[in-house]
Amino acid sequence: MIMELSSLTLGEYSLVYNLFSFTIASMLAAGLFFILAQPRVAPKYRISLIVSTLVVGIAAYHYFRITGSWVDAYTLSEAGNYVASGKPFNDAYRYVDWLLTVPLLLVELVLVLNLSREKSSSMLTKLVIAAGAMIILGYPGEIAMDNGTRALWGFLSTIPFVYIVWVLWKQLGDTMGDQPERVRILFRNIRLLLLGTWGFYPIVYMAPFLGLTGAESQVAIQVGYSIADVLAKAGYGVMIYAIAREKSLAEGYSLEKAAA
Ligand code: RET
Repeated sequence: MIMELSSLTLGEYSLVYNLFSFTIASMLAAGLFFILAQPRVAPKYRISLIVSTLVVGIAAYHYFRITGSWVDAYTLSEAGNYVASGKPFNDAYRYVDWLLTVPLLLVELVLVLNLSREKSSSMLTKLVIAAGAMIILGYPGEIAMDNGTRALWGFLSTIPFVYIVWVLWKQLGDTMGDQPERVRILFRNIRLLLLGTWGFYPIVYMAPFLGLTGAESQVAIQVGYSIADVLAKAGYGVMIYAIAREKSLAEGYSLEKAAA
């Protein structure tokens, strides 16, 4: 929020602007899909699709606001590049978005795991607390002006992050064993998607340490987080749908039978 914004070329500014637009379209389309696909899964899995719809809906809203903030933060100069307008670019939308959507994504995953009620709620409580800590600790580093402060908060945020990934990886592995073959493959894929996308966020955060400075780093961070968000929210929701669909079929559910 208090970041000093570097000037951007027309290409850099537009890349971010258009990617935000792509992200909004992806989130809205994914949301529509999750609503329309409801009858294709057995009633007990529909709550997962409802949660997916909320996640992408919250994200679409935040990307509208982020786009507005991006537009306000720059003005086109006489020279044809984009310079800071003096209005801050608000990175907090992203963190508030995560604060809402990450717990929902965890709920979604725990739901399809089909664990006992006690196991689900104790696991979710720990995961949601860890997720909150991860995001809250990351924010001061995101808006810090110097790399030392960024590294310190980034390190603190990584502690709950490692815990979350470890718990999910282990739990998904344990549950995988008891699933029918096709569902097992989907679980393996979602585990990789989870590691790949969630692991991408801290790498993006590290852009200033990977040799990127000024405009390059600003653009890389926005591009990186946007791509990660599309995969972790819309892409992940589609995977959850696929798991719910396979499980429904394996349990004898069919759309025709339900309609009859
Ligand atoms: C931060 C700060 C630096 C260290 C770490 C981070 C992790 C962020 C993650 C965010 C995940 C967001 C998701 C959103 C989807 O809706 C905060 C960048 C570890 C893992 C999954």
